[in-house]
Amino acid sequence: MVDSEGFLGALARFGVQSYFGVPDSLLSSLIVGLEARAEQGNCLLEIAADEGAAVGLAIGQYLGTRAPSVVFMQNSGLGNAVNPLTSLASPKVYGIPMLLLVGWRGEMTALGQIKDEPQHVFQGEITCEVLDILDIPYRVIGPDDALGAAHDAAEDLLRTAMAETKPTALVIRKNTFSTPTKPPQEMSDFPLREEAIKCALTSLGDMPLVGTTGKISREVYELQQGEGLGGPSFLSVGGMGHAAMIATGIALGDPARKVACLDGDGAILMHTGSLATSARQANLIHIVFNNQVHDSVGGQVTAGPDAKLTEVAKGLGYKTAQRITRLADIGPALEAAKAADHASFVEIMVAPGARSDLGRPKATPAESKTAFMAAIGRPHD
Ligand SMILES: Cc1ncc(C[n+]2csc(CCOP(=O)(O)OP(=O)(O)O)c2C)c(N)n1
Repeated sequence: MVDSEGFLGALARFGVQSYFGVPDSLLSSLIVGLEARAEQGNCLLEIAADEGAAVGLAIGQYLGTRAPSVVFMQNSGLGNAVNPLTSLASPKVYGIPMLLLVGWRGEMTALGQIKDEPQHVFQGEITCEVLDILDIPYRVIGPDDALGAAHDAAEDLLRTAMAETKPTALVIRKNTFSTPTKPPQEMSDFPLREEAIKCALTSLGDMPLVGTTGKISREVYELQQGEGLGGPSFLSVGGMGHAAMIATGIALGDPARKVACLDGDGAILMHTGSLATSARQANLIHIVFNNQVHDSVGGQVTAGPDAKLTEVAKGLGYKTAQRITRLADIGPALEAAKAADHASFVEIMVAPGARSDLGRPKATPAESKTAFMAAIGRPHD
């Protein structure tokens, strides 16, 4: 196992002063360390809205300081990063050095792929091949590596990045870094998210719904299983930030039926521009459970914890956008949204945190897709 503090110390000695990225659970102890260092003024840390944005920040930082930045992400975020990596940072375009730290979900070992959630299976399989195709030199580190090996790999990769003016990557296996000791969470006056979701599902009745990536969908699943709440649901296990467009696509197919999207604040920030499209969909109810953090991967703040999401939604075209801070207000707000003849945006402020025994859908994604399509009257076969 690699000591995350020692590793961050080594990166600092190699001249890295700025860190940009989207959090991942495999990298959470590094991010906790970075938050502390940034607070003391010892490095620059920006949680980006998406992984491509993080690459953009690293490009700008290099242009402005001649120093390489570290860009951290889960391997699922590589897709978001591919465009600025290929069209800007590549040595065939501008040639910008940076070191990517990529958390390898669904990692491949000599014995095959480790067991992981279905959304990580394909991405885990192709992660190293994607880096090969992108011509990004990389090294893999894991829990069997000592701190020295991790230092050496990072030093080599940073040297190559600078010498060849290109991105390089350190691919990080599960349990590589010591577990984070997170400072205790501040008490929140907002309701628990699971209770807020319960109120929302009660009010939405049998309306079809799309859930966002992470614990929101897992809580929807638990409430459906345990209490029989909620209508047909498509709980998008991956593709963070796209739930609203999936819900809008469904709503487009049957304008007479209302469709709900249960979104997260981090997910909305990842692809905010999509709200300009969903706002036009009269039969859409867009609900965001805003806890101001990336709860599902360790509770790191989002790119915009204080963003005024209702103002953003209104600015992008939603006729009504309401912010709610109490459970009692959820039912009335959703009743109004159900009666409205236009798209509605409802932001529900919730406390960070979730139960530790939260379940996950037992069906495969393909089975869930078939069940959802049959339940909304569009049998798959
Ligand atoms: C493109 C991409 N980047 C990162 C992740 C890892 N990830 C899964 S859930 C999540 C946090 C989602 O935050 P938010 O939408 O605010 O919901 P919360 O977890 O707080 O309920 C992240 C970063 C991912 N699945 N996909």
